[in-house]
This record gives sequence, C-alpha cells and structure tokens, in this order.
Amino acid sequence: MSAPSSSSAEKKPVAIITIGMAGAGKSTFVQRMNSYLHSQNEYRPPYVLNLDPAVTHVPYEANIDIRDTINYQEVMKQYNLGPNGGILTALNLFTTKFDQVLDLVEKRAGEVDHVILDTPGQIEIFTWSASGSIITDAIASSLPAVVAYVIDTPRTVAPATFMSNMLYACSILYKTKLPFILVFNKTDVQPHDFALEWMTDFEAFQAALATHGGTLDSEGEPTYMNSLMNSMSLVLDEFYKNLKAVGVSSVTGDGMKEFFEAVEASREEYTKDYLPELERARKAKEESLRAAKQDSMNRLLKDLAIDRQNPDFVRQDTWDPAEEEDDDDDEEINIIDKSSDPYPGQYVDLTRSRRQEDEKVNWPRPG
Ligand SMILES: Nc1nc2c(ncn2[C@@H]2O[C@H](COP(=O)(O)OP(=O)(O)OP(=O)(O)O)[C@@H](O)[C@H]2O)c(=O)[nH]1
Ligand SMILES: [Mg+2]
Repeated sequence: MSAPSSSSAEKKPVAIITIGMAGAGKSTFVQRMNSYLHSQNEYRPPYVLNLDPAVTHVPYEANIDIRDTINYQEVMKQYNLGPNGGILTALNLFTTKFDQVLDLVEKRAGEVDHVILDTPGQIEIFTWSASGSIITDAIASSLPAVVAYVIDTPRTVAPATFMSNMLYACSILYKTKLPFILVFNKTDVQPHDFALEWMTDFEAFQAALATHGGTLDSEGEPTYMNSLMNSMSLVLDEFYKNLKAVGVSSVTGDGMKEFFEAVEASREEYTKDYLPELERARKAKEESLRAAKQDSMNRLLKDLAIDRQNPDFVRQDTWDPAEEEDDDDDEEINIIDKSSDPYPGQYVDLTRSRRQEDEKVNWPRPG
C-alpha cells in the first residue's frame, strides 16, 4: 500500500512524531525516512523539524531547527540549569513561538506528504512536559499525526528491559491517544522476531522470563519482580492489540517500506478514531463556553431588571438625543493587522528577549 502521487495533492501530509529512549536511533531514523522519501517516486520529500536543542550534529538537513531559535548553552547559563533543565527550558521557550512553526508547516502542507519531527534525547523531556503536549496536540489538531516509537532492539532482549520499554510506550499511547507504531530499530544488529513473538504469545514471554533467572527466591517462591512482570504482561496484552510493530535498520534502510505502509494505515486510523474524538472534545469545549456566556448574560439581564425597579436608574438610563453627537467622540478601537510583520521564520533569539540588561532580575530556583 502506498500514497499514489495523483491523490497526494488533495491529501494532507502525515506528521510523524519520532519518540524514543536516549540513543535508540531517533535522529538516524529521521535521516533514513528523509533519504527513503527522497528516493521514492511515489512520495514527495518531507518537511523535517528538529526539536532537540542540545544535539551538536544531526544527520539530515532540517527545514526548521530549534537550534536556529534557541541557544541551549545560553539558556543553561542564564537560568543556571543543568543539561536536562536546559533542554526543557529551551523547548518551553521554543513552544511559545510554535504558532509560527505551525503557520510555516501549514504553508508547505500542499507540497509535502510527510512532516517529520525529531525529539530531544531524554524521552521524558518531550513526553512528560507541558511543551511536549502542546506541540503534539497542536500538530495533531492540524494534520493527521502518528507516533513512531523507536526502540533500541539489541538493548531490549532481556524480558525485564523489554517490558519496561513497552510500559513506557503504553503510557505514551494512552497520553497522546494517537495512532502508534513500534519501530524496532537496529535490526541489522539484532532481528526483532523475538519481540514480535513475545507480543503475540504470552507463554513465550513467560518462558523467556523463566530462563532469564531470578524468577524464584531462596524459598522457591516467585520473586516480586517476576510476579509483577507476569501481571503486567497481561495488561500489555490489551495494549499490543492497539498498535503496529515494524522492524527497521536505520543504517541499512531495511523495513522502511513496511514502516511507510504502517504510516498510511495510521492515517486512516487517525481519520476514523482520533479526528471524531478531537471534534467531539472541541464541540464540548465550545458548548461549555457558550453555556458560561449565556449564564453571565442571564445574570446581567436579571441585575438590569432589578435596577429598573429604581426610578433614579430609569431616569439615568433613558436615551437623550441631545447627547447623540458625543457618540462620535468614542475612542476608536484599532485592530492591528500584523500580516505585514517580518517573515515569521526569521531567527528570534528568545533567550535574549527575556529581559533588559539593567533589569538585574534574579529568578529564584525551586527548592
Ligand atoms: N547498527 C545500527 N546502529 C544504529 C541504527 N540506528 C542508529 N544507530 C546508532 O545508534 C547511535 C544513536 O543514534 P542516534 O540517531 O543519535 O539516536 P537518538 O535516539 O537520536 O539519540 P539521542 O537523540 O541522543 O537520544 C548512533 O551511534 C547510531 O549510529 C541502526 O539501525 N543500526
Ligand atoms: Mg537524536
């Protein structure tokens, strides 16, 4: 299955949000997607965003790069932060300008089939921060979106590591509610068939647990870890049903065709499941806003009705044609048209726009 080029003009591009543990191969995978899409006639080259402010070198040419906007070293110095706090603050600062990023992406939406996002190395910075949620929600409400959860296959051969990685993936799936693809990366080093087997055959996973030792304590009872993993694997069984899994090698390019087939299937899933839910949530929000407005209006009208019982108020509230010309003296409200502002993609150093040199603000740190 593939996106036929004839219909791709009418289709919105799919946003692929690349997430994964540090060193799983996210950036290399983004590079591989980029080169794969460049090499295929059926797809147009993608639009690529790098959201990792701390990376020194990315193996692809990003269309939008957080490093062009935020100087991560400067953020660390100014706010007296460590590396992770620095990355988080840099991402937060960038998120304040994300509307401009969305505008740029939307402008290019007719020319690309895929918008690819690379995220910071420390997974929790993106998945458990407000800015990560804002970016994900903003992208997913304007384009079909899918999460590509990159897994370092050679590092997940131990059942306990495999399970903790899957639990993490599970938490992201339930948080974003977006279509989800498990990308078992580095299959050139370690094929991913063991993972597929563990995901489909509960007993095979149990057997792997048993052979990895530490399953029984000195009295022959199952260890706490073992019991926990047994019950968790039952929870995960449900989770596995909701996702697609592909094996790829970002180095050799193996499995990319299958990955993009999964992306196309996810596009349909997004339209079928996510979009109606998004529209329902939007409608519910509009409805509650409308109800709140109506409630205030009712209260205002009620207050006015009470005031009208007061003859003084009625006298003051009567329209006097002699005062009519005063109306022209009302201050004019100017709606500012900012469309003539400089090109929104220009470099804006947010770390410097924080404060004046002479302000001497010393932000207290928590704790
Ligand atoms: N053998 C092999 N190595 C890979 C593959 N993909 C990535 N790597 C290697 O894994 C290491 C980490 O890759 P990155 O792409 O930097 O991983 P990342 O997830 O972006 O890393 P951070 O952003 O620092 O968390 C690099 O040495 C890559 O060369 C693969 O498919 N096969
Ligand atoms: Mg990276």
